[in-house]
Amino acid sequence: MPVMVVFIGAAGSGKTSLVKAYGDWLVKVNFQRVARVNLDPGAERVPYRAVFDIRRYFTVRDIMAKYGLGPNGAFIKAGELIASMADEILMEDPFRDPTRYDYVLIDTPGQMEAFIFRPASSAFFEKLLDLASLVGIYVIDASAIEGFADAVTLWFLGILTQIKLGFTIIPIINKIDAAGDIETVRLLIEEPEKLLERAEEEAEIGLLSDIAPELVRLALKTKQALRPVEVSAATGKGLEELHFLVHEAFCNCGDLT
Ligand SMILES: Nc1nc2c(ncn2[C@@H]2O[C@H](COP(=O)(O)OP(=O)(O)O)[C@@H](O)[C@H]2O)c(=O)[nH]1
Ligand SMILES: [Mg+2]
Repeated sequence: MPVMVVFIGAAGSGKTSLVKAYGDWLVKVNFQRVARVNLDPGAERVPYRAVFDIRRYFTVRDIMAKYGLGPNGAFIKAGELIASMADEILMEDPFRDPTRYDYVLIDTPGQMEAFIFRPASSAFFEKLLDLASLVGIYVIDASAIEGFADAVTLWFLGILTQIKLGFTIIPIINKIDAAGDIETVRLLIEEPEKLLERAEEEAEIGLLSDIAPELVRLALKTKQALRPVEVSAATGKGLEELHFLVHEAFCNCGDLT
């Protein structure tokens, strides 16, 4: 059975770029048979060859025109269509006979709240989980971290993703080459406990900051208190570490921390 990896993350975090970069790496360095799947009906350009591409069924533009919706409504509708057409989609390559591949990499719609955080994603992934085991890569955008609050909220969004989807989600940090506040990014990666100290320091300042230490404490307790790897889809840095984490998650044979 292949390893199925779903890339999840906020819009622009680098899911599509990572599906390309990690897939190319698997082929060139590890000689693996890789299938890539685009589930984003809003993608203008997909930089890899998609074995399955949802845009063959519909695009966000089609849905906007057909149902008279704006872009957000169309993304939500697209998620519902993906769920309702799951049986049909899963009859197509690479899902029809996944044993033809070693890795199936799945790229998800740009807007997490329109798909991952709605019932449609559970309906779709439940059917997919009947076919194969899945691991999710939750992509944190290092260039979107400009301080402690950004780091904690992005980290927590990954934990919420884990709660919503139920299968193993591995947080990783992408765009490490473009990180602005590298100090905070490194804390998140290497010493998330120290974020707790920062949270407590800052608790004196802001209103919501009282809650921040609790959030960090909770985050440290979850399975997501894994050591996230530093990756760059742009330079190829960290792809080997990402690969290692995917394997550890699959065979459940090692310590991910
Ligand atoms: N500097 C840098 N830019 C990146 C990296 N990964 C993605 N990007 C850029 O970030 C933007 C969004 O990437 P994309 O893969 O489309 O994100 P998605 O919306 O999550 O699929 C694009 O302009 C990419 O070129 C990276 O590792 N480093
Ligand atoms: Mg994308």
